[in-house]
Amino acid sequence: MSTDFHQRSLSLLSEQLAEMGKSTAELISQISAFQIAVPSWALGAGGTRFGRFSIGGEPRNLEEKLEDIGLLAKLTKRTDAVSLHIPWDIPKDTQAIKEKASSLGISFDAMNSNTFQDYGQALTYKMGSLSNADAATRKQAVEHNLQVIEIGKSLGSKGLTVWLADGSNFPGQAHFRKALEWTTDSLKEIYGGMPGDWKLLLEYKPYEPNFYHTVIPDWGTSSLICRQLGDRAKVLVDLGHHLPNTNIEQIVATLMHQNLLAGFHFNDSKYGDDDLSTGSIKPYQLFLIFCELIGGAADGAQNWNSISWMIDASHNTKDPLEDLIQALEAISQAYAKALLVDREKLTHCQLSGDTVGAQAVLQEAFLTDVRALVREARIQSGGEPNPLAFYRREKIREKLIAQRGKNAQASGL
Ligand code: PSV
Ligand code: MN
Ligand code: MN
Repeated sequence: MSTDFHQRSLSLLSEQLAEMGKSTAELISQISAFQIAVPSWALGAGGTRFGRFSIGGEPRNLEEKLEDIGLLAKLTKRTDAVSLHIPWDIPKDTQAIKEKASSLGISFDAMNSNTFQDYGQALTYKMGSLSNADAATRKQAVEHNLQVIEIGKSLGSKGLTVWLADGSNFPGQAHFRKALEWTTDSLKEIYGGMPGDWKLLLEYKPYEPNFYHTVIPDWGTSSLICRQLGDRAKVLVDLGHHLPNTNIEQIVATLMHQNLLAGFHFNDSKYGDDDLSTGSIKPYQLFLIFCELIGGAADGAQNWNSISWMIDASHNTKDPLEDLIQALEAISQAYAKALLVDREKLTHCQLSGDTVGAQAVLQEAFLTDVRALVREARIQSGGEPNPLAFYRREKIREKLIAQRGKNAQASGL
């Protein structure tokens, strides 16, 4: 697309925005300020348990992962942080990693612990970790989380994300209440080990890897536990961690109403935890979620800056960097569209029972083509007008393959 065409699209859109009572400059500064973290496990080709098809030139260590995120940051200007998974990405030399990240303009988002697989630790997590019937195994899992906090402290992170695979596969296998109690008690110890300016992000998931019961299956259970931990424990919403047709925007509103929303793991799904590209399946749902977020922050339910943003997707059959570019674009678009909602008019429709009017207000915003706005925000921040076109034109994957090798596979998976 030529610069001239972009300018003409933007000026037409600006006229439209002015008609809607919105300032283009203000929208640009809001879109530019919105940054989304990338997890260290998202830089390699994804896959399924049936197989994995390497893309080539994948980052072989943490340094190279940071370089990939640095590239994304440079092209899109929509990400400035990495979320590390331990032990997959333990920094060997913390100071060197810190320096590398800061030279790329990358900071350290929430840390992720891992008690869902065995990697040589003394006791197995086969029958669970924080919920394990064996006290020694629970202790080991708590200690792992405390070590992750220590690593995070040395990097300047301010949060710990806990996702547990704990649960059972067969009726009768686990004692529901005991498993919940052990998990809560273990999390209390972990919470107690966090510095005072850290937050604990407690993720939920209805099923998988356990297929009968999961100890923290939903936002309600996560909320109950967080309430017992303290103010700095909040619920993490991973978009793929819901049963089909769940009203996620309502969950978001309810959590914000209780100041209990920790943050997001963005992805999309058709059936379950598909980890598909954000915005590729249900862009309207993503827009409605942002409407609730903006509304909740505007009403003072929960401070916008207290919420964490991250992508958590798997790039099956896609180049991960291309996929992340697409996801960052989709999230920015959904956010931009939600910023266009006439909230006053919507409130009026809600209070006067004008159902048709309410839908019209939302769709007026959703159907506005905001691509020129999002592009302009990126250009003004110093990013590429079209990051995906740039990536392909510059043959970046080919260069990474030449540099790292055709069979280079992302470390830590
Ligand atoms: C497993 O479902 C999962 O995708 C969770 O969403 C976690 O956030 C992620 O793995 C990393 O542990
Ligand atoms: Mn997740
Ligand atoms: Mn998941």
